[in-house]
Amino acid sequence: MDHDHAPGAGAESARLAPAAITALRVRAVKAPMLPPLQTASGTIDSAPLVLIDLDTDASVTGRSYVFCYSAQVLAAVRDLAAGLASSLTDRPLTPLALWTELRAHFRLLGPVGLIGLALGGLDMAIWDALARHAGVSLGTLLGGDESNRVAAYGSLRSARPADVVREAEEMLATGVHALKLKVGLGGLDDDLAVVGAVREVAGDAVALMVDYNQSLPLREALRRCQRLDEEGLAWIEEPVDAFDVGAMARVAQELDTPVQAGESWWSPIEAARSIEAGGSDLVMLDVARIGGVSGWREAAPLAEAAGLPISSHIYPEFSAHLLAATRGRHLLEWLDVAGPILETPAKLDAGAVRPRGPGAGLSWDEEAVQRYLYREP
Ligand code: SMN
Ligand code: MG
Repeated sequence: MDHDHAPGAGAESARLAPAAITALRVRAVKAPMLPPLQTASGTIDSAPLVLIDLDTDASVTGRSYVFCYSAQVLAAVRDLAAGLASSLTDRPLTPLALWTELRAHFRLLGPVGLIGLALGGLDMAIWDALARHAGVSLGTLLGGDESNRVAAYGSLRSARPADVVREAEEMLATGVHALKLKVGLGGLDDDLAVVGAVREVAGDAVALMVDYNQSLPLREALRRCQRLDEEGLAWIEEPVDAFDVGAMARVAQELDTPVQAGESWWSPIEAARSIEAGGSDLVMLDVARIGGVSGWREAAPLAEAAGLPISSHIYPEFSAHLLAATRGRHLLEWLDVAGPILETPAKLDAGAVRPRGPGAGLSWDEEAVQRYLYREP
């Protein structure tokens, strides 16, 4: 079957003229991250992004970006992605075939970590190019309904209760009905203080979630989360090492509050392993890490089949399209890291994000890109 030209219900009617990739351009920027993202596993005070442009002979350019977590790895991810130019140029615009091939290329080393980020970003750009070539949004190409607005939650970045409350108020003013807070930066009392402070301004109608960013040893996670069980939270995210599926499953088993995980998975196989082990009650996919759009398309049905609601991790532009086409969708994470370098940043409107085309809808603000262009120290 010709998968690549019939990837979803929306694309089945259209027979596309073949198109080929002609050039790959990759840049790195260190964009502002304001306020900085404070987690129990470190503060992220800039947005290290690799920007990908994939030219085609069909007069469309596919675009994506990859969030690299740390500026230290920015040049490496940029160079890894750029180094794959010869594997992509003159190749047909067939995302699934290219994804399979690129992953096979790195089978011995493992398509994870920095290589995984580079491959995820390339896959996203290839899908974006295909959707643009088909003249539709990415969500439509994937079989989603263009009128789908995807409900979002506000992901707060601060740690000090006073800052968190201010951020919570700003976020609530945009119309969201759910907020996620960072916890684990201090002791259990600090966790309870920040949850209590936000509950006071948000009221009981707003869903509150917390994120430990994998920072707790199992025993401490059980102790803190059992106390948090009394707080009526909508989820507790990554309380322990996300790769310790056994520990994640143990916490999920012991708690009344749903446990959330998925942003750290490097592939649909890791998603399958965690889901099978009961490592979480909810799933949040990071489009770049899970293997791009192709990886999302494999991982999401696994969660769906297990009855686990699917949320997204960062990438609000791509995630709006993906969630719009995902049956078991839950919430989009509103944490906009690429806004400063986009011509038309994603928009949170009455608590939801509307998927915007063509493709995934990205275009660079070239002046900002030049301003934040990363130069090796
Ligand atoms: C997070 C961590 C690192 C980068 C972006 C976001 C966080 C989240 O775990 O869930 O928002
Ligand atoms: Mg998280």
